[in-house]
Amino acid sequence: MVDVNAAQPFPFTFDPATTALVVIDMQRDFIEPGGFGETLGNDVSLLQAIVPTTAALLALCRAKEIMVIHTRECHRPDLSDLFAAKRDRGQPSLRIGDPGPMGRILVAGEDGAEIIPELSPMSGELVIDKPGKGAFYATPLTDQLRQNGITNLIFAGVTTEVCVQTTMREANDRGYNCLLIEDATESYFPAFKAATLEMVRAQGAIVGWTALFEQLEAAWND
Ligand code: C5J
Repeated sequence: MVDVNAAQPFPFTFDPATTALVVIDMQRDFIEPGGFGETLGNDVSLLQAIVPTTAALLALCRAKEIMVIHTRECHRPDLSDLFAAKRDRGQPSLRIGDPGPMGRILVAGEDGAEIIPELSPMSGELVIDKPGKGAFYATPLTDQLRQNGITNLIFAGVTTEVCVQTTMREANDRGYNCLLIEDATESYFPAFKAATLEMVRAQGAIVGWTALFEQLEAAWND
């Protein structure tokens, strides 16, 4: 067992044999300059800052040989899995499916939908394409976790308050113990990230735990 004693709001204990890492939506369109995120007016350098820590987290989990899962928010090329309510929300200059700087926005197979090269999935790692913000909705994730006997999830990725938090809440409701790595997740809005970390661990870890990468690493190597 690994005891992350520095986790908040109290120690997080997990058995690596029943634990998976879930890296949420580290895709070119959200993170790279010139992608969809930047066309929406966001400062993508905020998200780029977590790439080295996320790479170190991936390396640690690979070295410890736990299950690694990557997700991508994207839709089928015919957009049959895209609700009008998602496509038409707001007044963005580009909508999902439109041609963008890195191919069609959030469409599977397009350059922008790919995971950034620094965090590329390795052979044997599960890649889940998800049409929603949460990774459990309309995906095979539940079955995959069950088949692999997973009961604990370590989370990283973007954005903290949208796809990461939604997936953590879905996981929490399905009975998983969830640990969010604070310096391996980020938002375009620092206040939203800070609020999400607080929300997750409030009321006795109502959604889950948080810890810094070095706290997880130190506990695991202890
Ligand atoms: C994610 C989004 N991945 N913010 N998507 O958080 O729309």
